[in-house]
Amino acid sequence: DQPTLAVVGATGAVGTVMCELLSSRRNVWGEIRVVASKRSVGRTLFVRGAELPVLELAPDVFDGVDVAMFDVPDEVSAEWAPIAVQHGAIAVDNSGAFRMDRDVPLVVPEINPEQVRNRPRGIIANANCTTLAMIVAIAPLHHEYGLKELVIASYQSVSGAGKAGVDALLDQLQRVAGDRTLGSRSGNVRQAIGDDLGPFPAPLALNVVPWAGSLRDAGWSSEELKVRNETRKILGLPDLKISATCVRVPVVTGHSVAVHAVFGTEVDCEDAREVLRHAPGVILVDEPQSGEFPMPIDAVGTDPAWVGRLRRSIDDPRALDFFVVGDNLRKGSALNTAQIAELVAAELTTRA
Ligand code: 2RA
Repeated sequence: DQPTLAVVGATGAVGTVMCELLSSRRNVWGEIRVVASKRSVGRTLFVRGAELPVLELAPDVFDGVDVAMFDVPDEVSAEWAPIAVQHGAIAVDNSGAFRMDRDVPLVVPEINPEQVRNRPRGIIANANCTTLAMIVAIAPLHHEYGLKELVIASYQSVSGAGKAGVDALLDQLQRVAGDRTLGSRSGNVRQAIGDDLGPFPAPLALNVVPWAGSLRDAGWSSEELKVRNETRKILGLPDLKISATCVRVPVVTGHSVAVHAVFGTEVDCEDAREVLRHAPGVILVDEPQSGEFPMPIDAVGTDPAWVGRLRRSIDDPRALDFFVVGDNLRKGSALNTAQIAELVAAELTTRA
């Protein structure tokens, strides 16, 4: 029998993409249940061509479920993933609640698929979207050259902050559209946009905001620390030096990352291109002379990490600089979760 799947948070920004993915990927699931908070009960969602009623999140919704995916805020996952496990499910969690737990593997199927079986708590974690945007490109280069240090800057889209983030940017763009005086004097974009900034600390329209997440020690943001800690865990490099600066930009979907990677040996650019051409989940688009480089407007709605602008550092023959773009709602969230869940489904089906 094919395993039963529950998608918790099915009506959110990531959950919506998850329902699309479940309808388009190879069907490995038996029954699928779509689960959300009480306010979504009464709605229906289309999955695999069938209209499914949204079920309220409650313990008995997990009865008979083999795999439960969670696309919900940290505090909801922290409470409900263990409940799903108590009811016999394996939880695949897309929140930050369990990622750094020693007893919870942090899995990227192109890099460390074997880790899915190493789950003493019955929970498997999915990485943050910014980590996922770059990690499938960095891992094969690490395996070839031995990574020593990463310095990255992210250019993160507003859908990383969910539907509220998308609504905030689209509303702001409407407010500034057509006003040709904006941006020439300090403060006038703020005035046009007003006080309602949605989930962001500053206007996003006609602006970039060097902030994502919440304030942590010594001025770092939670997002910057997530990138550092998760990259170390996924690559199995607990002492890797990483500095990240996370920035929000006025893009609806698609996180971009500028990467400076220092390796243990000298690198050759053509050789590195060849490594990336063969890397699973990576597409190289690197013809700057014809305007071909990775950008969110092209990466949105696609599965791979798009890599370009690959250069060897002028001052350090052991370092590469490149730009990578991924759809934060697909590989950055729903797709990686679906891939992990499919590994578990294959394991359960073989065992049955
Ligand atoms: C963001 N990384 O883009 C977060 C979402 N997980 O805000």
